[in-house]
Amino acid sequence: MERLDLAMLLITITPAIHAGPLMQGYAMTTTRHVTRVAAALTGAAVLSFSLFTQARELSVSTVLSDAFPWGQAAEKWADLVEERTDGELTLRVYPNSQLVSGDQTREFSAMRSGLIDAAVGSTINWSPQVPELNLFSLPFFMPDEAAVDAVTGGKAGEMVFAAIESRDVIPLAWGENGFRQLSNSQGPIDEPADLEGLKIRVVGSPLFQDTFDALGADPTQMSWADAKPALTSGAVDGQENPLSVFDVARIDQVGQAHLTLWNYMNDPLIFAVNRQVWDSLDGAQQEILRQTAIEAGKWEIAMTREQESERLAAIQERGVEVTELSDAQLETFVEATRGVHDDWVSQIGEALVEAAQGDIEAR
Ligand code: X2X
Repeated sequence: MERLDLAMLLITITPAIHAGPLMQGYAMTTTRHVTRVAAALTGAAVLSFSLFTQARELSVSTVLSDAFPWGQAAEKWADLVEERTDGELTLRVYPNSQLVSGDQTREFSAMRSGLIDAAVGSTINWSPQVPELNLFSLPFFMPDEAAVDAVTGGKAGEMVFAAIESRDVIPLAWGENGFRQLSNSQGPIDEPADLEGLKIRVVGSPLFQDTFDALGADPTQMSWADAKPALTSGAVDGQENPLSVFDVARIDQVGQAHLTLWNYMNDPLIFAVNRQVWDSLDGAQQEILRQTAIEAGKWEIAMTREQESERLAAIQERGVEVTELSDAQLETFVEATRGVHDDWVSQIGEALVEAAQGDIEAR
């Protein structure tokens, strides 16, 4: 439509440009003619520029770049949107929390206020503003991938989306950072006593502080941007992140020689858009934005899960000692963190926790 308009415009301007010298024919007027041509061309350029810039670009924030599945999810979304809208709507992905100066816990507020149009973000990073999202960070609450899918696709997932929407952000789809595993530089960890006094970098969410306090560790909250330098310098002994993050960020290279697989929480991602931005789009654009987010999310979840075993193999090949827990060993961690679970239920909302339990049992 816009391209057609531009073509019409050029057809209108072009004869005027050519007609000039034919009608006049004086050297004197040639200069004026050149000026006129230049003006016409500039006019065309300005007009074509403004016509083409009617295409709308939305900013999308992510914490991790497209070296990671998380960033790839956002890029996939952008590709699909560009394709389906013929470039009428484009998404520009800004990785590394750069739109919030590296402070990933401000991403939700920035999106809510409109500083950021959209984001593919972690439930952990948004939980300071949306307490319901702490559901996913309850220690040992999600036993397996099927449980995660049952919650995100079930009654609890709807309640979580409603909680986000009530805060002026429109949630569109789920993705996945993955089950978070524990690494450290000091030695194998197969019971809470092994964590005693270890400085562990945790994300900026109070629930993580409580979980690691309960386990006897010495947790310290910091952004992802600060985590790798802190591991490198030895300011912290350990960290927790999904295998894909450990693998791509080469956490083994900063002294993290021990990795415990404990699946203590799953970190879903959510594709979302600022409400005013959403309301400014027409129905067809909204539909495309939602559908493409769902597709990109499904694609990324499947990819992340498929890659888990090769990532683990690659990590082991680099010499990282991997500890798998027996049921009895796992139970010692579950026991130690039971109080955290109980303390946080009221902040998350009893009805939501119950709905999630129901979704999990029915999986
Ligand atoms: O900061 C982290 O550990 C990360 C990258 O996993 C999140 O943003 C939750």
